Amino acid sequence: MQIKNLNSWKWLDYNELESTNDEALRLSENEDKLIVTSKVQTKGKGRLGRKWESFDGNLFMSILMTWSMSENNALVFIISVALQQTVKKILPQANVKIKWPNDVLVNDKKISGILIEAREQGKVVIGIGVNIKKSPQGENIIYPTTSLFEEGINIDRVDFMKNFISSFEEIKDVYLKKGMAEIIKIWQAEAKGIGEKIKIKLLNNEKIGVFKGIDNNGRLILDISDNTEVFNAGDVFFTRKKN
Ligand code: BT5
Repeated sequence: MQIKNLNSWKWLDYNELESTNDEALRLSENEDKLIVTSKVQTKGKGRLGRKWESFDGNLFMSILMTWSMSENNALVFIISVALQQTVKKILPQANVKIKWPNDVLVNDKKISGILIEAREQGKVVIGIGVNIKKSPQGENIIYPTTSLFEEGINIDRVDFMKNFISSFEEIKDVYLKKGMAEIIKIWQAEAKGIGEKIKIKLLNNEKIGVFKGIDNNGRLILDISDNTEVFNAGDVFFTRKKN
């Protein structure tokens, strides 16, 4: 493992970990501003106990920082905007959009995922996986996938990470100065499917309706016939191909 610094962050880069999130959580008692990355990740975690396929050369990163629990909703949107902007800078010709709440899509395929885990004492771990070199295919993959390499760009995971951290710090400043409304505005401008018919899969059922945007808490607003419903969690699927 190598100990480095990146801007004002302490950065630990491992050769192999089961999960960068687990390592950051383990270190959270004694650290409060830390980035954990690993060249190889053997047990990457997705949301809801799912698996994150972690191919060598891809980016596995966890950010540990102090963040007020009451503002956790904002974090998902700050991070997804920062990721979308980083990918867009690298792939300016591509259609780069955010899929609610926080996946980045390139030409309608998922390139990254975010898993936020909160700790007591106001600390939070933000896990970010980006398919840099290779993306998984197959039956267990619920949404089409891609990688930067498959989209024609050969970039190193560390270069991507450095770009992302700058972008994250910029967007975090926008939030601190202007608040959630501004973040929602930027997020909605980059989100896929607003105004369109979408399907949201919940744990036990699914709903179809028109995606109206997100409310101040980041909940998805869906118009279903004459009703408006809001959702905290779920997997979104689009009925139209292009946005
Ligand atoms: C996520 O979950 O998208 C959050 C992924 C977070 C991974 C990072 S890597 C660094 C840090 N350390 C960890 O242990 N985790 C974080 P979710 O929305 O539940 O998506 C998972 C689903 O996406 C899986 O069930 C698959 O269908 C699909 N999937 C798995 N691996 C993928 C990949 N590499 N690219 C695209 N889709 C994938």
